[in-house]
Amino acid sequence: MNERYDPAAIEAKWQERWEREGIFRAGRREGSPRKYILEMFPYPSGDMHMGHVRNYLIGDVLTRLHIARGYDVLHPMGWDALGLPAENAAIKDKRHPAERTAENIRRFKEEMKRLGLSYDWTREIDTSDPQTYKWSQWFFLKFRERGLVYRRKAHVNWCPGCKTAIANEQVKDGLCERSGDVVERRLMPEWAIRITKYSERLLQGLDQLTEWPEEVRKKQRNWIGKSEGATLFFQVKDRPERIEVFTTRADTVFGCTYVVVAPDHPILESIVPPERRDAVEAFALDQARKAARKRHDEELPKEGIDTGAKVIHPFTGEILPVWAANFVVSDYGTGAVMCVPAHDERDFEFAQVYGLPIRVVIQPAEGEPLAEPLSAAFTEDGVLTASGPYTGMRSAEAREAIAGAAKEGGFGGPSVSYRQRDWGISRQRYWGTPIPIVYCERCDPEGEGISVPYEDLPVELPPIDVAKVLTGTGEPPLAKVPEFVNTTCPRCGGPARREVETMDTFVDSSWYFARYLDPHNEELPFRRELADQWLPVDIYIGGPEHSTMHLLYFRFWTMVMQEMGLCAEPEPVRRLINQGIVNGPDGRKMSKRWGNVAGAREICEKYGADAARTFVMFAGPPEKDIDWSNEKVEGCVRFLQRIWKLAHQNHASAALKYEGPFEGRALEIRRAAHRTLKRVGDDYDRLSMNTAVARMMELVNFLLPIEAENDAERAALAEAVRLLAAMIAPVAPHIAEEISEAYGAERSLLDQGWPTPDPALLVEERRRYVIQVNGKLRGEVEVPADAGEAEVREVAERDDKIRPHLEGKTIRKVVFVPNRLMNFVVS
Ligand code: ANZ
Ligand code: ZN
Repeated sequence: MNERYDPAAIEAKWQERWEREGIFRAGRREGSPRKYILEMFPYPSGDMHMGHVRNYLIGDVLTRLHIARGYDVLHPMGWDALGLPAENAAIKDKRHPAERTAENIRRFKEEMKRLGLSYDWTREIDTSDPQTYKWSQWFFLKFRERGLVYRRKAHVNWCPGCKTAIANEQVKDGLCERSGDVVERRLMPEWAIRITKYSERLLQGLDQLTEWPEEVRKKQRNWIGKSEGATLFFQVKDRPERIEVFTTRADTVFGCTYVVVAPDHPILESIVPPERRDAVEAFALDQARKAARKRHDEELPKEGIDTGAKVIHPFTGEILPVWAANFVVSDYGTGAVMCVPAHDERDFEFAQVYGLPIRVVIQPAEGEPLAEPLSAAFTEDGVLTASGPYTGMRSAEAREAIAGAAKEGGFGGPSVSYRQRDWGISRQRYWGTPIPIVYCERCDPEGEGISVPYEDLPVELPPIDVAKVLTGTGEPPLAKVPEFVNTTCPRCGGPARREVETMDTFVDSSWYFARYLDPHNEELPFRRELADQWLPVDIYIGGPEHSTMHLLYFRFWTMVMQEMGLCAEPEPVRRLINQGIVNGPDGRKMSKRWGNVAGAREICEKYGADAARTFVMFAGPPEKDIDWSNEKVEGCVRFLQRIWKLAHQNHASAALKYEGPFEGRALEIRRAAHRTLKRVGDDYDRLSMNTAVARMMELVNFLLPIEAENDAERAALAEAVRLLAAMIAPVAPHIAEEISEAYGAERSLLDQGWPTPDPALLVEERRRYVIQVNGKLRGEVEVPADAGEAEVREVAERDDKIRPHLEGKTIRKVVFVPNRLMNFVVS
């Protein structure tokens, strides 16, 4: 064994050996229990930095741990290669996105290998490969057959200068970022996926996802936004139409003094009296402009117009005015609202501005009745007044009664609304999956689109003259490629045009995890038997920014795949881990634009992959944000050097055959090693890699000064070194393998099995602590005799008897009396 620790040499050696031995191939351990561990696949951008790396490292540590523990692990990697950034870069420098993407992939992959990441590269997938996106097209057609893909008209931001729809992010203060033209809102046909058909299932399913962060589940619940209420019909006076409103406060219906519809509500076309048409239309147009110009987070001042139309109140028969106003959105509920100014803030404000009547119909259940005229809306539940037969009822009871009466009378009934919208997947872009549709005027005069036959898939992206086609202006790029556009109709064989839109890349990421099971299959996206073996994904790791879109889309996709019989489980992932952010040394999120990145390549060259890995794991538990620090990486280099030194100075004992007895210091060494092994294993199980590393550091500090004086001590130290190598292996695998080999191992640590601590050596003294909260005895906890304040506190805070006394309180101070007591001072 060399005296000097030389990371560059040993890291290259082991990376080569793992690859040669195919040690990360899934399916290598036929018959063993399986684990599927996955990180969100990257969009391969320029250079990989340590912010990206953290995600992969967490997956890598878990993979290595599970392999060592005997599992057959699937741990694949691939590339979310299509999409806007590559296309925008291509517009700038006139290079084909495929070229740049291939280059980036090559670089990313090299850097991943240099970090020693444990991927099964035989399953690599690339969404820009026609053999992969073929299956996105296949799903598109299958979903269309199931009525889940449809053509709709949706509002888009339309730039009259560029003659194209642009994304919200490209609108700056109402102007097109590129051309400076005033952006309009337009209704454009697009392809959409009927995800809302699954809103309820997506919501219900969250209850079963107990191993997902509560934060993510909450975000998904809000995104789906289920609202239970009632629909009520207001008959339009002297006309056949009725206005349907959705309300969560049917109990306030007797206080409704006007009805408001969204400015672009289609019913306005028929119900507005002729003399008001021009004014109402002008208002709608003005509102559309303002909506387009509005920033995302901005709230517009409430504006409305009396349309001149009237409706009949379904309960009182009163005649009420119909207004159009910008605070009612067309794509929620029914796009129309019964307004109750006395009990809704928005309606109150609006009524004040436009002088509409305010009628109190709910009184507080207790205390003084409301003083009139109201100075603000009373929005709480209460007791009904001035509400005909419902007067005196409580709000909750009245809601049911009123919805029930509406149902009986045929003018409404209980109903549910969801905030979630269908998913528009059309993009006017080149670098995406072509939508497999053709238009034939003869067979499809309505222009609904004819599905490309399955045997003609994939519809491939055509080669292009980048400078001519990717200009960033005008119609969709593919429309400028006649060889692509002009085709023959699959039905009549006559001339037809191809769809020139491409798919949102979230389509690719909705099912890619299943493609890894069977990446080379040319008949199906993947085989059922493989899905049965590997799905759902056991552990999925990625950033919290994907809480809603991606993670909802791929849950939805999996539900449909299950219905199609492609897999057994409706949910894609059992356990979700959101990794925290890696900040630069300046405390800002590591990113090229802040100039604070630590490049993966440079860091590996300078310190070695093991040191970089150790730092990332030691800096904090996976969900917490961490700050990059070169000094601390250097600290990790020194830690690894100390491990090396420990191994080196005891190397002569590696071949020693000594069976015992172990007493005195030898016993102490063994106890320390086995206890650390036990705790490190437990820490890994809790994903507490940082404390695991800290415990190994303590062990090294304890062992390094010991100079063995007899065979018992020598044997104990050699055993401790071996255990240490096994323990550190998930985090710093190269140095671990090298030491293990130097100590006589013939196989990789990954194939040696995870060592079991000797129970006899774990028996340790325990100590009881009395736990008080504000000086009152609330319980007792038992901890290891050497536990410090932090450990006692952790155990106490988790204790079932004590926790209730701390919940919802702020801990002001903690009094710690070693070996006896802990007192939480809370308020
Ligand atoms: C009458 C009423 C009286 C309402 C009252 C509230 C308080 P959530 O919980 O978000 O579902 N609303 C319905 N559709 C709307 C739309 N398209 N645009 C804007 N507002 C809309 O909220 C439902 C409530 O939001 C509904 O209940 C309706 O106003 C309004 F004292 O109806 B309510
Ligand atoms: Zn045809």
